[in-house]
Amino acid sequence: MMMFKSTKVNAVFFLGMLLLFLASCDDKTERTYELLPPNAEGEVDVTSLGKLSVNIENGSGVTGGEGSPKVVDGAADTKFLTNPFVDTMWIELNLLASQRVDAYTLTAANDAPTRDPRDWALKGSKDRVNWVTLDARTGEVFAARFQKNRYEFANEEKYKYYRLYITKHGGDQRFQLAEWRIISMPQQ
Ligand SMILES: [Ca+2]
Repeated sequence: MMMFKSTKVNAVFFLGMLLLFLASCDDKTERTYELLPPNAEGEVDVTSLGKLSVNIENGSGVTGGEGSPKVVDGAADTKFLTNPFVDTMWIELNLLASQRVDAYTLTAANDAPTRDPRDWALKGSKDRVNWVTLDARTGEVFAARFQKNRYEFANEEKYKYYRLYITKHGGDQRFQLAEWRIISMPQQ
């Protein structure tokens, strides 16, 4: 009799848990979280939240030793190289979730300063169709090999796509860049 009672209690308990589980499954509320919480203290490098794409790839392909992923791998001693340089080239980051970006860095590669970028524009987009120019530079110079130049600009908008259009370089046949990082600074 005791065993029967115990089995009955277990069955009721199990049924209760099942109903609770089913009730929780019925909760259709969608919750959206920011990938990064607001950070009032320090800046955040959001480059790794992006999927990289380019309109001109290295001759050996995306997986080549100097393929496009090398420009966002975090290492100054690896580089993205294209041959020849074309002044319509761009490098794009498609972020998992929109982020406000108001700074970026470019790092010169190991050799041949004439392959460095000189003129460029950073643009942001919410739909990958309409692009807003956030920052533009001309005649930039990298003082040394592996030099990391930082650029800051005012931006209050969160964009999902950030694209760097490189319109002029140092005159070499080839173009190369060691690293491009995009940064969200603390809001004032
Ligand atoms: Ca690199």
